Amino acid sequence: MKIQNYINGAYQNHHSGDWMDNYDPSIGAIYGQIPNSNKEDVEEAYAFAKAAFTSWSNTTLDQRSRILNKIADLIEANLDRLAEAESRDNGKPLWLAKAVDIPRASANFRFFAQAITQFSSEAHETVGTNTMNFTLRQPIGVVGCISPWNLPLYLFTWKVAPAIAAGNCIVAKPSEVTPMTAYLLGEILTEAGLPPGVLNILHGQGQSVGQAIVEHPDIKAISFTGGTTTGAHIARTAAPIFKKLSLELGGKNPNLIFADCDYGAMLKESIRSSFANQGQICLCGSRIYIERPIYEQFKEHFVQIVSKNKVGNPMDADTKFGALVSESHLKKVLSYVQHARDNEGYTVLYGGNRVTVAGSENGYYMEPTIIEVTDNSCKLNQEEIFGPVVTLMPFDTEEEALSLANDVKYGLSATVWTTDINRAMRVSKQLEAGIVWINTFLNRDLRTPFGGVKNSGVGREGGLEALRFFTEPKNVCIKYN
Ligand code: TXE
Repeated sequence: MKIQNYINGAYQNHHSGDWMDNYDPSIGAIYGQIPNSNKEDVEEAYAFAKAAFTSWSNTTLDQRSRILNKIADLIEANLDRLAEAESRDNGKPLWLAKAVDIPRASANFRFFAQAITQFSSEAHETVGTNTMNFTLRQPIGVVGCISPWNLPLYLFTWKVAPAIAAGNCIVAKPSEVTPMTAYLLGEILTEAGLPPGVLNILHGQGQSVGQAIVEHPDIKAISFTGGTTTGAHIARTAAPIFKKLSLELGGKNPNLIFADCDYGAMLKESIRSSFANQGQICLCGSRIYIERPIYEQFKEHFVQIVSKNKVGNPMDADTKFGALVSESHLKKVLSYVQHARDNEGYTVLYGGNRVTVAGSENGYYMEPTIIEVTDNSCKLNQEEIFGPVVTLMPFDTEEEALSLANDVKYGLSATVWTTDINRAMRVSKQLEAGIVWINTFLNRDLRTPFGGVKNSGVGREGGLEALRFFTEPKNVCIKYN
Protein backbone atom coordinates (compact mmCIF):
# COMPACT_ATOMS: atom_id res chain seq x y z
CA MET A 1 0.00 0.00 0.00
CA LYS A 2 1.11 3.58 -0.64
CA ILE A 3 0.77 6.05 2.19
CA GLN A 4 0.56 9.82 1.88
CA ASN A 5 1.60 12.94 3.72
CA TYR A 6 -1.02 14.54 5.96
CA ILE A 7 -1.06 18.28 5.26
CA ASN A 8 -3.70 20.87 6.20
CA GLY A 9 -5.97 18.22 7.64
CA ALA A 10 -5.97 15.88 4.64
CA TYR A 11 -3.90 13.15 3.04
CA GLN A 12 -2.22 14.32 -0.11
CA ASN A 13 0.49 13.32 -2.53
CA HIS A 14 4.02 14.68 -2.30
CA HIS A 15 5.61 16.87 -4.91
CA SER A 16 8.47 14.71 -6.15
CA GLY A 17 6.37 11.67 -7.00
CA ASP A 18 9.29 9.53 -5.78
CA TRP A 19 8.43 6.61 -3.52
CA MET A 20 10.48 4.58 -1.02
CA ASP A 21 9.94 0.94 -0.15
CA ASN A 22 8.58 0.12 3.29
CA TYR A 23 9.61 -3.25 4.74
CA ASP A 24 7.90 -5.67 7.09
CA PRO A 25 10.93 -6.81 9.16
CA SER A 26 9.18 -9.95 10.40
CA ILE A 27 9.23 -11.40 6.84
CA GLY A 28 12.00 -9.29 5.33
CA ALA A 29 9.81 -8.15 2.47
CA ILE A 30 8.44 -4.92 1.04
CA TYR A 31 4.84 -4.37 2.06
CA GLY A 32 4.23 -0.78 1.07
CA GLN A 33 5.65 2.45 -0.22
CA ILE A 34 6.09 5.82 1.42
CA PRO A 35 6.51 9.30 -0.03
CA ASN A 36 10.08 10.47 -0.55
CA SER A 37 9.11 14.02 0.34
CA ASN A 38 11.37 17.00 -0.12
CA LYS A 39 11.80 20.71 0.52
CA GLU A 40 8.74 21.64 -1.54
CA ASP A 41 6.55 19.53 0.75
CA VAL A 42 8.10 21.23 3.78
CA GLU A 43 7.39 24.66 2.28
CA GLU A 44 3.76 23.70 1.66
CA ALA A 45 3.31 22.19 5.13
CA TYR A 46 4.93 25.23 6.72
CA ALA A 47 2.58 27.60 4.88
CA PHE A 48 -0.49 25.76 6.20
CA ALA A 49 1.00 25.53 9.69
CA LYS A 50 1.71 29.26 9.66
CA ALA A 51 -1.80 30.00 8.44
CA ALA A 52 -3.30 27.91 11.25
CA PHE A 53 -1.13 29.37 14.01
CA THR A 54 -3.03 32.58 14.82
CA SER A 55 -6.33 30.81 15.40
CA TRP A 56 -4.82 27.76 17.11
CA SER A 57 -2.68 29.81 19.49
CA ASN A 58 -5.80 31.80 20.44
CA THR A 59 -7.89 28.76 21.36
CA THR A 60 -8.65 28.44 25.05
CA LEU A 61 -6.76 25.87 27.08
CA ASP A 62 -10.06 24.07 27.56
CA GLN A 63 -10.65 23.86 23.79
CA ARG A 64 -7.12 22.41 23.28
CA SER A 65 -7.56 20.06 26.22
CA ARG A 66 -10.82 18.68 24.82
CA ILE A 67 -9.27 18.00 21.40
CA LEU A 68 -6.20 16.31 22.91
CA ASN A 69 -8.46 14.14 25.06
CA LYS A 70 -10.50 13.23 21.98
CA ILE A 71 -7.30 12.20 20.16
CA ALA A 72 -6.38 10.06 23.18
CA ASP A 73 -9.85 8.46 23.12
CA LEU A 74 -9.58 7.67 19.40
CA ILE A 75 -6.11 6.15 19.78
CA GLU A 76 -7.53 3.90 22.49
CA ALA A 77 -10.50 3.03 20.29
CA ASN A 78 -8.07 2.06 17.49
CA LEU A 79 -5.70 0.10 19.75
CA ASP A 80 -5.77 -3.18 17.83
CA ARG A 81 -5.43 -1.57 14.40
CA LEU A 82 -2.60 0.73 15.50
CA ALA A 83 -0.80 -2.04 17.41
CA GLU A 84 -0.90 -4.37 14.40
CA ALA A 85 0.41 -1.59 12.19
CA GLU A 86 3.19 -0.81 14.68
CA SER A 87 4.21 -4.44 15.08
CA ARG A 88 4.27 -5.01 11.31
CA ASP A 89 6.24 -1.85 10.67
CA ASN A 90 8.80 -2.22 13.45
CA GLY A 91 9.04 -5.99 14.07
CA LYS A 92 8.22 -5.74 17.77
CA PRO A 93 5.86 -8.34 19.27
CA LEU A 94 2.20 -7.46 18.82
CA TRP A 95 1.57 -7.93 22.54
CA LEU A 96 4.27 -5.30 23.26
CA ALA A 97 2.73 -2.76 20.87
CA LYS A 98 -0.67 -3.43 22.46
CA ALA A 99 0.64 -3.21 26.02
CA VAL A 100 3.13 -0.37 25.71
CA ASP A 101 3.49 1.57 22.47
CA ILE A 102 -0.11 2.43 21.64
CA PRO A 103 -1.41 2.94 25.21
CA ARG A 104 1.52 5.27 25.83
CA ALA A 105 0.71 7.23 22.65
CA SER A 106 -2.78 7.78 24.03
CA ALA A 107 -1.36 8.62 27.46
CA ASN A 108 0.91 11.25 25.92
CA PHE A 109 -2.11 13.15 24.57
CA ARG A 110 -4.10 12.54 27.78
CA PHE A 111 -1.26 13.82 29.94
CA PHE A 112 -0.75 17.07 28.04
CA ALA A 113 -4.52 17.60 27.77
CA GLN A 114 -4.39 17.95 31.54
CA ALA A 115 -0.94 19.52 31.91
CA ILE A 116 -1.74 22.47 29.69
CA THR A 117 -4.66 23.46 31.96
CA GLN A 118 -2.22 23.60 34.90
CA PHE A 119 0.63 25.36 33.08
CA SER A 120 1.21 28.78 34.63
CA SER A 121 3.98 31.35 34.98
CA GLU A 122 5.45 33.71 37.52
CA ALA A 123 4.92 37.35 38.55
CA HIS A 124 7.56 39.45 40.30
CA GLU A 125 6.58 42.61 42.16
CA THR A 126 9.48 45.08 42.50
CA VAL A 127 8.31 46.13 45.93
CA GLY A 128 8.43 49.85 46.78
CA THR A 129 8.76 50.97 43.18
CA ASN A 130 5.19 50.60 41.88
CA THR A 131 6.52 48.06 39.43
CA MET A 132 4.92 44.74 38.54
CA ASN A 133 6.54 42.08 36.36
CA PHE A 134 4.73 39.13 34.93
CA THR A 135 6.02 36.39 32.64
CA LEU A 136 4.08 35.33 29.58
CA ARG A 137 4.84 31.87 28.21
CA GLN A 138 3.76 32.18 24.62
CA PRO A 139 3.79 29.49 21.91
CA ILE A 140 6.81 29.66 19.61
CA GLY A 141 4.89 29.41 16.31
CA VAL A 142 5.68 26.64 13.80
CA VAL A 143 7.96 23.96 15.25
CA GLY A 144 9.60 20.82 13.84
CA CYS A 145 9.26 17.36 15.43
CA ILE A 146 11.48 14.52 14.15
CA SER A 147 11.23 11.04 15.63
CA PRO A 148 12.96 7.62 15.37
CA TRP A 149 11.98 4.07 14.46
CA ASN A 150 12.29 2.25 17.77
CA LEU A 151 9.09 3.42 19.50
CA PRO A 152 7.40 5.05 16.52
CA LEU A 153 3.99 6.34 17.70
CA TYR A 154 5.11 6.47 21.36
CA LEU A 155 7.94 8.95 20.65
CA PHE A 156 6.16 10.80 17.83
CA THR A 157 3.24 11.67 20.12
CA TRP A 158 5.61 12.43 23.03
CA LYS A 159 6.73 15.41 20.95
CA VAL A 160 3.64 16.55 19.08
CA ALA A 161 1.24 16.41 22.07
CA PRO A 162 3.02 19.07 24.19
CA ALA A 163 3.81 21.14 21.11
CA ILE A 164 0.16 21.55 20.08
CA ALA A 165 -1.00 21.74 23.72
CA ALA A 166 1.24 24.80 24.10
CA GLY A 167 -0.47 26.40 21.08
CA ASN A 168 2.13 25.72 18.38
CA CYS A 169 1.63 24.32 14.90
CA ILE A 170 3.91 21.57 13.64
CA VAL A 171 5.76 20.19 10.65
CA ALA A 172 6.52 16.65 11.83
CA LYS A 173 8.50 13.76 10.32
CA PRO A 174 8.43 10.21 11.68
CA SER A 175 11.20 7.80 10.74
CA GLU A 176 11.06 6.57 7.15
CA VAL A 177 11.75 3.11 8.57
CA THR A 178 8.48 3.05 10.55
CA PRO A 179 6.01 5.57 9.08
CA MET A 180 2.77 3.62 9.39
CA THR A 181 1.28 4.64 12.74
CA ALA A 182 2.08 8.32 12.26
CA TYR A 183 0.32 8.00 8.90
CA LEU A 184 -2.74 6.41 10.55
CA LEU A 185 -2.75 9.16 13.19
CA GLY A 186 -3.74 11.65 10.46
CA GLU A 187 -7.32 10.41 10.18
CA ILE A 188 -7.59 10.38 13.98
CA LEU A 189 -6.55 14.04 14.13
CA THR A 190 -9.26 14.92 11.60
CA GLU A 191 -11.92 12.91 13.46
CA ALA A 192 -10.90 14.54 16.74
CA GLY A 193 -11.49 17.95 15.24
CA LEU A 194 -7.91 19.21 15.30
CA PRO A 195 -8.06 22.23 12.96
CA PRO A 196 -6.34 21.74 9.56
CA GLY A 197 -2.72 22.85 9.46
CA VAL A 198 -2.06 22.48 13.20
CA LEU A 199 -0.21 19.18 12.82
CA ASN A 200 1.29 18.29 9.43
CA ILE A 201 2.93 14.87 8.98
CA LEU A 202 5.52 14.40 6.23
CA HIS A 203 7.24 11.16 5.23
CA GLY A 204 10.67 10.65 3.75
CA GLN A 205 14.38 10.51 4.29
CA GLY A 206 16.15 12.32 7.06
CA GLN A 207 18.75 13.89 4.84
CA SER A 208 16.12 15.31 2.49
CA VAL A 209 12.77 16.18 4.08
CA GLY A 210 14.20 15.97 7.60
CA GLN A 211 17.08 18.26 6.69
CA ALA A 212 14.65 20.67 5.00
CA ILE A 213 12.64 20.97 8.23
CA VAL A 214 15.78 21.70 10.24
CA GLU A 215 17.01 24.24 7.67
CA HIS A 216 13.69 26.06 7.27
CA PRO A 217 14.36 29.61 8.51
CA ASP A 218 10.89 30.08 10.02
CA ILE A 219 10.56 26.75 11.84
CA LYS A 220 11.91 28.14 15.08
CA ALA A 221 12.37 25.06 17.27
CA ILE A 222 13.34 21.45 16.58
CA SER A 223 12.51 18.56 18.87
CA PHE A 224 14.56 15.53 17.78
CA THR A 225 15.00 11.96 19.00
CA GLY A 226 17.47 9.68 17.29
CA GLY A 227 21.14 8.88 16.98
CA THR A 228 23.88 10.97 18.53
CA THR A 229 25.58 11.40 15.16
CA THR A 230 22.42 12.73 13.58
CA GLY A 231 21.79 14.92 16.62
CA ALA A 232 25.21 16.51 16.21
CA HIS A 233 24.50 17.13 12.53
CA ILE A 234 21.16 18.76 13.35
CA ALA A 235 22.82 20.94 15.97
CA ARG A 236 25.41 22.13 13.42
CA THR A 237 22.61 23.03 11.01
CA ALA A 238 20.34 24.73 13.55
CA ALA A 239 22.86 26.59 15.70
CA PRO A 240 23.88 29.29 13.16
CA ILE A 241 20.18 30.11 12.59
CA PHE A 242 19.52 30.18 16.36
CA LYS A 243 16.84 27.54 16.61
CA LYS A 244 15.69 26.19 19.94
CA LEU A 245 16.79 22.55 20.14
CA SER A 246 15.69 19.52 22.15
CA LEU A 247 17.94 16.55 21.38
CA GLU A 248 17.16 13.10 22.83
CA LEU A 249 20.00 10.95 21.58
CA GLY A 250 21.68 7.58 22.14
CA GLY A 251 22.48 5.81 25.36
CA LYS A 252 24.85 3.15 26.72
CA ASN A 253 23.26 2.62 30.08
CA PRO A 254 24.76 0.77 33.09
CA ASN A 255 22.82 -1.74 35.17
CA LEU A 256 24.57 -1.87 38.57
CA ILE A 257 23.70 -5.00 40.56
CA PHE A 258 24.86 -5.08 44.19
CA ALA A 259 25.01 -8.31 46.20
CA ASP A 260 22.44 -6.98 48.69
CA CYS A 261 19.74 -6.63 46.00
CA ASP A 262 16.33 -8.35 45.89
CA TYR A 263 17.76 -11.08 43.67
CA GLY A 264 14.51 -12.43 42.21
CA ALA A 265 13.11 -9.02 41.33
CA MET A 266 16.47 -7.95 39.88
CA LEU A 267 16.77 -11.04 37.70
CA LYS A 268 13.26 -10.66 36.29
CA GLU A 269 13.57 -6.93 35.59
CA SER A 270 17.10 -7.29 34.16
CA ILE A 271 15.72 -9.46 31.35
CA ARG A 272 13.41 -6.57 30.40
CA SER A 273 16.02 -3.84 30.87
CA SER A 274 18.42 -5.83 28.68
CA PHE A 275 16.21 -6.99 25.83
CA ALA A 276 12.87 -5.11 25.75
CA ASN A 277 11.90 -4.16 22.18
CA GLN A 278 14.80 -6.33 21.00
CA GLY A 279 17.16 -4.02 22.88
CA GLN A 280 16.09 -1.14 20.64
CA ILE A 281 15.33 1.35 23.38
CA CYS A 282 17.82 4.11 24.16
CA LEU A 283 17.14 3.39 27.85
CA CYS A 284 18.08 -0.31 27.84
CA GLY A 285 20.69 -1.32 30.41
CA SER A 286 23.20 -2.79 27.96
CA ARG A 287 26.21 -2.81 30.34
CA ILE A 288 25.56 -5.06 33.33
CA TYR A 289 27.95 -4.78 36.27
CA ILE A 290 27.51 -7.34 39.06
CA GLU A 291 29.12 -7.31 42.50
CA ARG A 292 31.54 -10.26 42.63
CA PRO A 293 29.88 -12.35 45.39
CA ILE A 294 26.87 -12.97 43.16
CA TYR A 295 28.60 -12.73 39.77
CA GLU A 296 28.85 -16.44 38.95
CA GLN A 297 25.33 -17.11 40.26
CA PHE A 298 23.90 -14.25 38.18
CA LYS A 299 25.76 -15.35 35.07
CA GLU A 300 24.34 -18.87 35.33
CA HIS A 301 20.75 -17.80 36.08
CA PHE A 302 20.68 -14.97 33.54
CA VAL A 303 21.85 -17.22 30.68
CA GLN A 304 19.41 -19.91 31.78
CA ILE A 305 16.37 -17.61 31.69
CA VAL A 306 17.32 -15.73 28.53
CA SER A 307 17.90 -18.94 26.61
CA LYS A 308 14.30 -19.97 27.30
CA ASN A 309 12.81 -16.84 25.70
CA LYS A 310 11.35 -17.45 22.25
CA VAL A 311 12.48 -15.46 19.25
CA GLY A 312 9.58 -15.63 16.83
CA ASN A 313 7.10 -14.01 14.55
CA PRO A 314 5.88 -10.80 16.22
CA MET A 315 2.25 -11.80 15.67
CA ASP A 316 2.61 -14.99 17.76
CA ALA A 317 1.32 -14.51 21.31
CA ASP A 318 4.20 -16.53 22.82
CA THR A 319 6.90 -14.59 21.04
CA LYS A 320 9.13 -12.84 23.55
CA PHE A 321 11.47 -11.23 21.04
CA GLY A 322 10.45 -10.20 17.53
CA ALA A 323 12.47 -9.00 14.57
CA LEU A 324 14.97 -6.17 14.49
CA VAL A 325 13.79 -3.15 12.55
CA SER A 326 15.78 -3.58 9.34
CA GLU A 327 18.31 -5.77 7.54
CA SER A 328 20.97 -3.07 7.83
CA HIS A 329 20.36 -2.68 11.55
CA LEU A 330 20.49 -6.47 12.08
CA LYS A 331 23.82 -6.56 10.23
CA LYS A 332 25.12 -3.66 12.36
CA VAL A 333 24.19 -5.45 15.59
CA LEU A 334 25.63 -8.80 14.40
CA SER A 335 28.87 -7.02 13.46
CA TYR A 336 29.41 -6.22 17.14
CA VAL A 337 29.04 -9.91 18.00
CA GLN A 338 31.51 -10.77 15.25
CA HIS A 339 33.94 -8.24 16.70
CA ALA A 340 33.65 -10.04 20.04
CA ARG A 341 34.28 -13.41 18.41
CA ASP A 342 37.32 -12.05 16.54
CA ASN A 343 39.01 -10.25 19.42
CA GLU A 344 40.52 -11.03 22.80
CA GLY A 345 38.73 -10.10 26.00
CA TYR A 346 35.27 -11.29 25.05
CA THR A 347 33.36 -14.49 25.85
CA VAL A 348 30.01 -15.02 24.14
CA LEU A 349 28.08 -16.72 26.94
CA TYR A 350 24.85 -17.05 24.98
CA GLY A 351 23.32 -16.14 21.61
CA GLY A 352 24.93 -14.01 18.94
CA ASN A 353 23.42 -15.80 15.97
CA ARG A 354 20.85 -14.85 13.36
CA VAL A 355 17.64 -16.84 13.82
CA THR A 356 15.58 -18.41 11.03
CA VAL A 357 11.93 -18.38 12.06
CA ALA A 358 9.79 -21.04 10.38
CA GLY A 359 7.39 -19.40 7.96
CA SER A 360 9.33 -16.12 8.15
CA GLU A 361 12.70 -17.30 6.88
CA ASN A 362 13.72 -13.87 5.55
CA GLY A 363 12.84 -11.98 8.73
CA TYR A 364 15.45 -9.94 10.60
CA TYR A 365 15.73 -12.13 13.73
CA MET A 366 18.62 -12.76 16.10
CA GLU A 367 19.16 -14.39 19.48
CA PRO A 368 19.34 -12.27 22.62
CA THR A 369 23.07 -12.18 23.28
CA ILE A 370 25.12 -12.13 26.48
CA ILE A 371 28.84 -11.38 26.27
CA GLU A 372 31.32 -11.34 29.14
CA VAL A 373 33.95 -8.62 28.85
CA THR A 374 37.16 -7.94 30.76
CA ASP A 375 37.96 -4.35 29.77
CA ASN A 376 35.46 -1.52 30.19
CA SER A 377 37.11 0.46 27.40
CA CYS A 378 36.32 -2.26 24.86
CA LYS A 379 34.20 -1.47 21.80
CA LEU A 380 31.13 -3.33 23.09
CA ASN A 381 31.13 -1.32 26.30
CA GLN A 382 31.72 2.06 24.69
CA GLU A 383 29.50 2.09 21.61
CA GLU A 384 25.69 2.07 21.42
CA ILE A 385 24.76 -1.24 19.79
CA PHE A 386 20.99 -0.66 20.03
CA GLY A 387 20.13 -4.36 19.74
CA PRO A 388 19.64 -7.44 21.95
CA VAL A 389 23.25 -7.52 23.12
CA VAL A 390 24.40 -6.96 26.70
CA THR A 391 27.80 -7.28 28.35
CA LEU A 392 28.59 -8.61 31.82
CA MET A 393 31.45 -7.57 34.08
CA PRO A 394 32.08 -8.06 37.84
CA PHE A 395 33.05 -5.31 40.29
CA ASP A 396 34.33 -5.35 43.88
CA THR A 397 33.58 -1.94 45.35
CA GLU A 398 30.95 0.80 45.02
CA GLU A 399 33.65 3.20 43.85
CA GLU A 400 34.66 0.78 41.10
CA ALA A 401 31.04 0.33 40.05
CA LEU A 402 30.58 4.09 39.70
CA SER A 403 33.82 4.46 37.79
CA LEU A 404 32.82 1.72 35.34
CA ALA A 405 29.29 3.11 34.97
CA ASN A 406 30.42 6.68 34.25
CA ASP A 407 33.31 5.74 31.97
CA VAL A 408 31.40 6.25 28.67
CA LYS A 409 30.59 9.25 26.50
CA TYR A 410 26.83 8.76 26.99
CA GLY A 411 24.73 9.69 30.03
CA LEU A 412 21.07 8.88 29.49
CA SER A 413 19.84 6.45 32.18
CA ALA A 414 21.05 3.95 34.76
CA THR A 415 19.54 1.18 36.87
CA VAL A 416 20.76 0.31 40.36
CA TRP A 417 19.80 -2.81 42.33
CA THR A 418 20.37 -2.56 46.10
CA THR A 419 18.30 -2.74 49.28
CA ASP A 420 20.62 -0.28 51.01
CA ILE A 421 18.90 3.12 50.80
CA ASN A 422 22.05 4.99 51.76
CA ARG A 423 23.93 3.31 48.94
CA ALA A 424 21.02 4.08 46.58
CA MET A 425 21.26 7.77 47.46
CA ARG A 426 25.09 7.87 47.26
CA VAL A 427 25.22 6.09 43.92
CA SER A 428 22.32 7.88 42.23
CA LYS A 429 23.83 11.26 43.04
CA GLN A 430 27.15 10.29 41.45
CA LEU A 431 25.86 8.58 38.33
CA GLU A 432 26.29 10.70 35.16
CA ALA A 433 22.78 10.22 33.80
CA GLY A 434 19.52 12.07 33.33
CA ILE A 435 17.41 9.24 34.74
CA VAL A 436 18.28 6.76 37.52
CA TRP A 437 16.01 3.81 38.29
CA ILE A 438 16.51 2.16 41.69
CA ASN A 439 15.10 -1.42 41.89
CA THR A 440 13.00 -0.88 38.80
CA PHE A 441 13.31 -0.12 35.04
CA LEU A 442 11.43 2.07 32.58
CA ASN A 443 9.08 3.06 35.38
CA ARG A 444 7.66 6.33 34.04
CA ASP A 445 5.79 9.25 35.60
CA LEU A 446 5.17 11.64 32.70
CA ARG A 447 5.59 14.67 34.99
CA THR A 448 9.30 13.92 35.45
CA PRO A 449 12.08 15.45 33.33
CA PHE A 450 13.20 13.03 30.61
CA GLY A 451 16.57 13.23 28.88
CA GLY A 452 20.27 12.74 29.24
CA VAL A 453 23.66 14.39 29.65
CA LYS A 454 26.96 14.14 27.77
CA ASN A 455 26.42 12.55 24.31
CA SER A 456 22.86 11.52 25.20
CA GLY A 457 21.47 14.89 24.34
CA VAL A 458 20.49 18.41 25.29
CA GLY A 459 17.34 19.50 27.10
CA ARG A 460 14.54 17.55 28.69
CA GLU A 461 11.12 16.32 27.58
CA GLY A 462 8.18 15.47 29.81
CA GLY A 463 5.86 17.35 32.10
CA LEU A 464 6.28 21.08 32.37
CA GLU A 465 9.79 20.78 30.89
CA ALA A 466 8.16 19.98 27.55
CA LEU A 467 5.68 22.85 27.81
CA ARG A 468 8.54 25.21 28.68
CA PHE A 469 10.50 23.97 25.65
CA PHE A 470 7.55 24.65 23.36
CA THR A 471 6.95 28.18 24.70
CA GLU A 472 8.98 31.38 24.87
CA PRO A 473 9.00 33.23 28.22
CA LYS A 474 8.43 36.98 27.91
CA ASN A 475 8.90 39.35 30.85
CA VAL A 476 6.41 42.22 30.90
CA CYS A 477 7.29 45.02 33.33
CA ILE A 478 4.62 47.61 34.26
CA LYS A 479 5.24 50.84 36.14
CA TYR A 480 2.07 52.17 37.78
CA ASN A 481 1.12 55.11 40.02
O1 TXE B 1 18.20 7.35 14.01
P1 TXE B 1 18.50 8.56 13.07
P2 TXE B 1 17.81 5.95 13.55
C1 TXE B 1 20.19 5.56 17.86
C2 TXE B 1 20.62 4.14 17.69
C3 TXE B 1 20.35 3.88 16.24
C4 TXE B 1 20.82 5.19 15.66
C5 TXE B 1 20.21 5.38 14.31
O2 TXE B 1 22.01 4.05 17.92
O3 TXE B 1 21.17 2.86 15.70
O4 TXE B 1 20.32 6.18 16.57
O5 TXE B 1 18.78 5.16 14.45
C6 TXE B 1 15.78 11.66 10.89
N1 TXE B 1 18.04 16.04 9.40
N2 TXE B 1 18.83 5.71 18.29
O6 TXE B 1 18.21 5.63 12.13
O7 TXE B 1 19.22 8.20 11.85
C7 TXE B 1 15.43 10.27 10.46
O8 TXE B 1 14.75 10.29 9.21
C8 TXE B 1 16.83 15.82 9.98
C9 TXE B 1 18.59 6.17 19.60
O9 TXE B 1 16.36 5.87 13.86
O10 TXE B 1 19.10 9.52 13.98
C10 TXE B 1 14.54 9.82 11.59
O11 TXE B 1 13.23 10.33 11.43
N3 TXE B 1 16.37 14.60 10.32
C11 TXE B 1 17.26 6.88 19.64
C12 TXE B 1 15.19 10.47 12.81
O12 TXE B 1 15.99 11.54 12.29
C13 TXE B 1 17.17 13.54 10.08
C14 TXE B 1 16.16 6.05 19.05
C15 TXE B 1 16.11 9.51 13.56
O13 TXE B 1 17.01 9.00 12.62
C16 TXE B 1 18.44 13.67 9.48
C17 TXE B 1 16.53 5.62 17.73
C18 TXE B 1 18.86 14.99 9.14
N4 TXE B 1 20.04 15.22 8.56
C19 TXE B 1 17.85 5.48 17.36
N5 TXE B 1 18.99 12.42 9.39
C20 TXE B 1 16.80 7.21 21.05
N6 TXE B 1 17.58 7.99 21.80
O14 TXE B 1 15.72 6.81 21.44
C21 TXE B 1 18.09 11.56 9.90
N7 TXE B 1 16.99 12.22 10.31
